[in-house]
Amino acid sequence: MSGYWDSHAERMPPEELRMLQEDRLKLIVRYVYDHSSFYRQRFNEAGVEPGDIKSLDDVAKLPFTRKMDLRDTYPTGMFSLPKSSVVRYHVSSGTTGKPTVVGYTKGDIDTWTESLARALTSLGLGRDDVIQVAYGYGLFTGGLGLHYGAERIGAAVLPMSIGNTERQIELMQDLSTTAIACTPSYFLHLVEIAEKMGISIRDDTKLKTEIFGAEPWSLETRKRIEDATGINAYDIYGTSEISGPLFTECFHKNGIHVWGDLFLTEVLDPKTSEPVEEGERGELVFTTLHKFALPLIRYRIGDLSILNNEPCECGRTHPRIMRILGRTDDMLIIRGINIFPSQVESVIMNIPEVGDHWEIIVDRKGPLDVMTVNVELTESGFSDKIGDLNKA
Ligand code: DLL
Repeated sequence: MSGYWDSHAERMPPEELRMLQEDRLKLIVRYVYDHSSFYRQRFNEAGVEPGDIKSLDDVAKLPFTRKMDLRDTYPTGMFSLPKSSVVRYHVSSGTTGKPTVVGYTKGDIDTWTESLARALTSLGLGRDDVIQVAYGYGLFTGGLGLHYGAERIGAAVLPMSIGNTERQIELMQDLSTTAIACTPSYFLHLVEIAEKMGISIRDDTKLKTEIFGAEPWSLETRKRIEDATGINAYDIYGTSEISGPLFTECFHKNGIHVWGDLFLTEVLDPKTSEPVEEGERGELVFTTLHKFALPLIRYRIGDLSILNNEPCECGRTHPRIMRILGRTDDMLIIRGINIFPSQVESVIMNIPEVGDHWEIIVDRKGPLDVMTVNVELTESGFSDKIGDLNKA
């Protein structure tokens, strides 16, 4: 049984949590209205003012935001603070080649880190652990996010990033890694390489915890990995827009704890935008309650899940979301990278030899997803010259 990182915050009585959310909602709405011309315009268009938000239910009066808004205001048009207050940017791919930029104050990084410190502690991790972070470092939020969270709880971090798999396995053994954070598909690949090296993850390493996310994975995959390795695999969720990886399941593996003092979660019918009944599947919509460089109001993530407001057996009182059940759009996630078909289209349509018809085929070769793009060639794309064919 694991302890708590912030016992008071994590086990706050539901009524107290609701009051805190209400206070923070009013403050953040006033804050974005005063600091961001983007939000002021949106609120004006919707005919809503900060003073109209008197209770949590009033959140429904606020307009939605979407990934498209971040793209349309590229790079920092949705920010509420100037560059001088920002200490870090992360960047992820957008739908038509334009990336989306997210930014953090020093305090925002601290809030993100605290969220992960709570989450990692809920998995039973602490200062005796060696956490191998095999999410990508750099513009992607996975590597640095986990890194800061793991350091905060006093664990030793092995900042591997993704790839270099044989070296990952050697160091895992030499430095007695006890937990690994990576995409589930990368872990399956790592197990295969280990087998080729004659190493059993179960018998020849000290690994006891896996922190898998950044892409969808099923309960069946969890069972398969846990049976094969004898190691506990936990789900971790987040998106770059709301900071990065933020929330995990706890020891009980019964839903992902979304810290309610930091985020307000709604689950809405994607078509009507009305709340679904508790226990029904719908689109996740987050309002950041304690994030100041780029606060998001009613941000429609595009992920489908189910909300559970019942306190968990572990004693934590915050809402839980069930594992991600799909998307409302056509976004594909290939090896942890988000890809929109429209993004592929905008690249290939710039190639004159490519005709109007094309298709994306996503297949699984061994443990890893492989994406193939087949295109139709125009007449000008055909040639009988060896030099031209080699160029292609
Ligand atoms: O993938 C942040 C992250 C890093 C999460 C490391 C977990 C671990 P983005 O690149 O913005 O951020 O992609 C976010 O990935 O909207 C989901 O569709 C998907 N996703 C992330 N975690 C999970 C998960 C990071 N546990 C998008 N299960 C999200 C299913 C996930 N889908």
